[in-house]
Amino acid sequence: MPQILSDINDGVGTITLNYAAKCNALSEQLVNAIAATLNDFKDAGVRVAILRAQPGAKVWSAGHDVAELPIGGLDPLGWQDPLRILIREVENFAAPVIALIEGSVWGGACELVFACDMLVATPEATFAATPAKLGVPYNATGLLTFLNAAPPHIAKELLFTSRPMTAARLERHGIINHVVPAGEISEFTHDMAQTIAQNSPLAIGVMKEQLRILAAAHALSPADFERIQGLRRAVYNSRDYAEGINAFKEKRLPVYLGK
Ligand code: YXS
Repeated sequence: MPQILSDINDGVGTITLNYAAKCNALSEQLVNAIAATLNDFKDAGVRVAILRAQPGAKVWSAGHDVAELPIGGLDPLGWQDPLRILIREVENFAAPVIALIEGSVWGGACELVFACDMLVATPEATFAATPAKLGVPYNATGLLTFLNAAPPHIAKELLFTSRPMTAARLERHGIINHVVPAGEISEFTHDMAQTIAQNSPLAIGVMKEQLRILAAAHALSPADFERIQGLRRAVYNSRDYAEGINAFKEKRLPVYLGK
């Protein structure tokens, strides 16, 4: 069973997450399939991409495939990590990517939808950022995705509580573009995509790339970068990091000792 499905219709490409057995967890295989499909979309001259789960999905995506997270000693979100690759694929795709969200969004998938260019969600959709729950030292570009999408206090509430937030709350803060009932969301999103597809792909592509460059333009000294990596290394080498992942795998609550 393919972990994603895709189709192209009138210049709009749709990728449907289809890995229900693992709640659409962002496995390396699924990420590679999305990257390959976005490449096919580029070759086909797709003007808008829609990223969605199966209609009626209870879980849009459960985030990073926890089974693929290293236990200690290795950066869990290094440059070559599938989630990091996926975020860059979405950000570097020359056309707008619209996240069509039904169901619950977890962890790295929360960052993934925030990295999309627009979000359309049903009223029942929820969004939970989970590094604190799992004990994962999120990485700087990942945190920047949250900061570019959400006001700092909302980003911190998401990241520090790990509690799901409602679509209505995120819409109120301008993070979600539209909240649309489940029965209408597919048509609504395709209509918006068609509107975009009628406009100049060159102008849109160059504006998307400029906005990406401007949003990522932060001065970070080598000393600060090395300090961040050192702080993160101390966390992913900690007893608590291993505890978070083992607790998830053993389906129990973690007990964090702060060491
Ligand atoms: O036990 P089996 O083999 O049937 O598999 C179960 C789950 O283990 C599996 N599964 C996952 N496998 C790998 N990675 C995942 N993230 C993941 N999530 C779920 O899918 C099968 C069905 O799951 P189950 O029985 O729990 O389904 P459910 O309907 O009762 O609950 C659905 C969820 C999504 C509420 C529940 O699975 C859940 O809470 N999943 C974890 C959500 C989460 O905390 N994701 C964060 C992943 S780590 C991440 O994204 C970043 C590294 S970070 O943490 O930094 O943000």
